Amino acid sequence: MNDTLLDRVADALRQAQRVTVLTGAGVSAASGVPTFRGPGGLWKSFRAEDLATPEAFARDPLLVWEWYDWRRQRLAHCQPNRAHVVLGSWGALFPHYRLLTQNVDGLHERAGFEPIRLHGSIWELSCWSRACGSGTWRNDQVPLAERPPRCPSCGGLARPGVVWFGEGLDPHDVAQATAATACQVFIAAGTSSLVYPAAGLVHDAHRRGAFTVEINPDETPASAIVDVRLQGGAETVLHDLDERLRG
Ligand code: BJW
Ligand code: ZN
Repeated sequence: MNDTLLDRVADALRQAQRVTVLTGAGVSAASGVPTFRGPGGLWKSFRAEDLATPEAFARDPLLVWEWYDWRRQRLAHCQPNRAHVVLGSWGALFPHYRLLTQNVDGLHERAGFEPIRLHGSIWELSCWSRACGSGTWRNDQVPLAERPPRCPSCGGLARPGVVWFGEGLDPHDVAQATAATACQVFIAAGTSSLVYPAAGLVHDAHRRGAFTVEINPDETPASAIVDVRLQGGAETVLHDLDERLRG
């Protein structure tokens, strides 16, 4: 890791009041959670369009639920890593701190900080029927007692409380995330920066004058526009950055 780059980011953070971090699957990689894309990614063995769309669920709810149940079982054995811990602790360090996540795994929450969840939670369920109005409910059972699970209100099919391709994000979350791009430092950590609208946030922050940083071992479409690229695993880079900030 380049010490000069780390120092530049630490300097920017020391002067900042408004800090926003956007996380993606790479932040949970060191916890043993598979990423979506790239080597060993979830979508090397499954096609996204077969599993993470409303059309896929309508076609074969049991197949989709088998995939989610399998992921939930894996996640139940995963612990937050140093990246989650550092990002959680920053809530006490910066007066205006926002943590936005695309992750549905619940590891930020388990590290003690409530992020804005742009893609929902794998630990929540909702009714597949739009007419039902049951809202979302929590379900921590692993494995699921009943597959596919049912809605407690109407007895119909329940679905995972996540945002699939082609579905709109919660407008309230999007508004909060967009407002959080009006910051002094914006960090995109562990995301391929391919999936919109989340991938647009670093661009918004850049346009609005934030000092932008990417933490990722690999290049992404965001690499070209950020002020600093910290190349490496989020669990190591964030730990090193945090030590400099506090040291
Ligand atoms: C490490 C590391 C380590 C490894 N440390 N790093 C504009 C342009 C083009 C397309 C679109 C557009 N706007 C919308 C679209 C369509 C679509 C989209 O973006 N498609 C693109 C793929 C082309 N977007 C949507 O459909 C969104 N909906 C929408 O826009 O609706 C509009 C609408 C409005 C009103 C009504 C109706 C519709 C919804 C997107 C939902 C995404 N859902 C998923 C699944 C969630 C549920 C589940 O988990 O099953 O979310 S897809 C999947 O990708 C998941 C993730 O959150 C998301 C992002 O992935 P992420 O986190 O970036 O992970 P990876 O695996 O891609 O990358 C990991 C990175 O980590 C890599 O870079 C590694 O190098 C790195 N890494 N180890 C740090 N140790
Ligand atoms: Zn229902």
